[in-house]
Amino acid sequence: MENSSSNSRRKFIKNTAAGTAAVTIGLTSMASMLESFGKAQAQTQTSLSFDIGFDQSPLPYKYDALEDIIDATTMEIHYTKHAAAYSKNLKEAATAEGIAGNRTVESVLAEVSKYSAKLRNNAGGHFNHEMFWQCMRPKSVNNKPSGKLGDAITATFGSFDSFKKVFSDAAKNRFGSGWAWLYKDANGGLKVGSTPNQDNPLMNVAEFHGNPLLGIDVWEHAYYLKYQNKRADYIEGWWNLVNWDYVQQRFNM
Ligand code: MN3
Repeated sequence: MENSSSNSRRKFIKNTAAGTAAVTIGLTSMASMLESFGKAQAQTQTSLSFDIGFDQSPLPYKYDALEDIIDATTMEIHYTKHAAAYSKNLKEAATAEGIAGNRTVESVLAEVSKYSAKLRNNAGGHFNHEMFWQCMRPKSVNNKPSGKLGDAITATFGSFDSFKKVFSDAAKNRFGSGWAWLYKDANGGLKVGSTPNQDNPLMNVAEFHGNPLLGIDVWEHAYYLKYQNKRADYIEGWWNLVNWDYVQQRFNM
């Protein structure tokens, strides 16, 4: 009896305190709380794969998962040596140039003209590879986009095959080292382009700007062990690896 009564009293005190708190914070604070909640939710959603920090994420599959299109040795060297170096050098340059370690790489790329060539090359290299791993998955036959992305590609390029040709040509014709991209421009239009070195369409210094949806690495280190000088064969095989679900998610952003 006494327990039950003191339970009730505690409940009453708790409820009253909550009621008072709700009244005290008022409508403005409630609005800002709701806004923060919304932001926190958006953050949680995007940080799964889209907001990229300065550290390397674990590779989403094993080194041999993309055989026989990309061999395990190439994947291991690419991830543990080349990509690891971009992350390490990005952190070094960021520290030297006063960039906070909790920034997203995307936010740094948007104002990359303010920083050194070392920062530009390694922030680009880090972002590009983090995205590149996500753009691939074990091979599947008849691999193509569906849904709204598939429709948008058909509407823009005429057909999936014509899109593949435009993108493959951009990748083949990149002189030296670089990347080819499918990206969404400021008006929401789908475009294909190629950037040299480790540049990408998020950089304020790039020749074209937008949100990259799909990218292919055409540096020789990405394919030389298996394909040697035959970049076109690497590109042709690579289409079987494209993770269209990931590309679709970026398209929805
Ligand atoms: Mn690479």
